[in-house]
Amino acid sequence: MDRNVRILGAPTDYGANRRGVDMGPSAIRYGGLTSQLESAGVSVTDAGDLTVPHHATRDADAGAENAKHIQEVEEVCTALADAVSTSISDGETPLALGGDHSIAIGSMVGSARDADIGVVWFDAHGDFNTPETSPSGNVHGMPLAAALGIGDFAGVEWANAAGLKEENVAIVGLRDVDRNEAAAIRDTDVTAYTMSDIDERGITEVTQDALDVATSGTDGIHVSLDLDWLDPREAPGVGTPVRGGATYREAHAAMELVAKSDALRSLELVEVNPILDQHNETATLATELAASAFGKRIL
Ligand code: 4U7
Ligand code: MN
Ligand code: MN
Ligand code: MN
Repeated sequence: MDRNVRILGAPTDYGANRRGVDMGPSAIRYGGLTSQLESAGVSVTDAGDLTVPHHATRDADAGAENAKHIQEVEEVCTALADAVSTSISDGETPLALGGDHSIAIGSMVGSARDADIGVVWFDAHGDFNTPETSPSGNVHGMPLAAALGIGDFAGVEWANAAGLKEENVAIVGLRDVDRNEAAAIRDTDVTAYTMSDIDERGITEVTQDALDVATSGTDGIHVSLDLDWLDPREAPGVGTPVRGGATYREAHAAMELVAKSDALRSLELVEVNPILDQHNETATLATELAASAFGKRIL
């Protein structure tokens, strides 16, 4: 299949508490995104960046204490959802660049607009907090709950706007989950694999199971790749690094299975923070992993 990938930058940090992740899209482009994707045999259109309200124009303490900058997050996610859904209608595969992980709410809502989708979520974290359970109030720790319609987001009406089914959501690589967040995950029909599962069963089997969960009865999948899924030795340029993550090779193996599933409908690369990075290596790695997800072959 000839694939046309549309790059959609979402340079926002409103969902995180550390500045700098808003420069992710620039860093990922500078890391060679277009040429990597072309080496995977897809054609590429770069649609540039969404307009994100500048910090200087917004109250630093905007939003609820337990859902910081919720209004700005909603603005960005609404714009991204429209861009993602338009891109899919045009026969393309959208590739969203964060930005912090709050953008995933927009990606999933957009990807699910005219279809039933599954989701595979590669992350050290569960991103399953709600304003009630979040220890930080940062929305980048809440996008999966939000997209599943769990939690009260200060009146923001994205509650299950994605129409996602819990049964079709799989999280891979967990190693830092808050106590109430863990209970919330267990309470749902979401499938979650920890790093221990990867230790015991290997990346191939675990990723294949996750893909089976996401593709079962759906029209396609959204893959959300938080770069903190990888070990900080490979990906130091992230806001919330946690030791003991996926290796370079495991990450590629997982993305190669994504390509092989032939079910990829939308992809996102999030949480790259060039201020915290070393020589842009995390951004560069993100571009390589995207190429693997789009089927880059060695031979
Ligand atoms: B990321 C955290 F408390 N769970 O909710 C929270 F540990 O998108 C971290 O996965 C969230 O990087 C990390 O703030 C969000 C915290
Ligand atoms: Mn994370
Ligand atoms: Mn995340
Ligand atoms: Mn983070």
